[in-house]
Amino acid sequence: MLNKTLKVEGMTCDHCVSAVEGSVGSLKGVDKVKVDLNQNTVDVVFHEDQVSEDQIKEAIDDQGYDVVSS
Ligand code: 9UX
Repeated sequence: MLNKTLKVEGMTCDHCVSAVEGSVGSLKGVDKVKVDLNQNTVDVVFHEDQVSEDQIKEAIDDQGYDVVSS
């Protein structure tokens, strides 16, 4: 089990929150996902043997947002 906080740009409204939390949350292996609009972060708890950090970043990217680093 891993807890990562990703910096993500472009999330500005509640629909953005729903899009990111919905897509990441639907990935197999993701236990918890929480967007913080003020910090521009996405906090994710996941099982690294079931889903990779890259897959999570890709899901965010697919929704149209930019994962900044790490
Ligand atoms: Mo509303 Mo969030 O257009 O991109 S969904 S700002």
